[in-house]
Amino acid sequence: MVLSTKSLPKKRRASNPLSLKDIFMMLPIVTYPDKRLKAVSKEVIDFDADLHTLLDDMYETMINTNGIGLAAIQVNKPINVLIINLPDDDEEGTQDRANLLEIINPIITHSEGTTVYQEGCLSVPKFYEDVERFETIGITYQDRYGKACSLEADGLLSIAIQHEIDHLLGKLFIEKLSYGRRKKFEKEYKRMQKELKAKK
Ligand code: QAP
Ligand code: CO
Repeated sequence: MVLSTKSLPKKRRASNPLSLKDIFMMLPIVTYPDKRLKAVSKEVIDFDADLHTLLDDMYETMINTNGIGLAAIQVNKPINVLIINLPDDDEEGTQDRANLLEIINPIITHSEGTTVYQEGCLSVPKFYEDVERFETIGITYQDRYGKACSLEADGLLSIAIQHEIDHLLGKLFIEKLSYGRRKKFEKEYKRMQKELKAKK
């Protein structure tokens, strides 16, 4: 018998005799204009093994697609879960897993100032545009064990958290563009999708 990835069991965690618990699954990313991105995500109640598996698979998926942030709804799980792993400040800009933030059921408690940053999104591939956000925010949230946490963020972290919380509300960064820039985006994005289809 030939062992291919196809023959691997879909649920590979609990009571798996082959001990495949270290194999993560790449999850398909839902991309615009898929309507599933518009759903409002639901609160997480159970901080169980399924949640931990999802978080681990989201991390694998994000890293392998060169992402720095990902919301569960982007992998077709409309629950209030997001992860962020910013690159290090040094020249290499490597992503250290020790800096991974797993944020569940976040609530913005306060916000201040405004800032503009050229954002992108794994669900809107190959498109980047300036977006205005709060400069600093405070949030409360829960970690993967359900423990209550809070943090203050500014800079890129603040922007990333706001971008991902928008996903939980069914919002994409392109919805924050001016009418003119949004039109330009729709035209460019459609053209790109046509080209991708022609290649297939
Ligand atoms: C959200 O975005 C974000 O188009 C995370 O081809 C945005 O990880 C956080 C990506 C701005 C902070 C500032 C996008 C990868 C990744 C693409 C991402 C692409 C490949 C986007
Ligand atoms: Co995004």
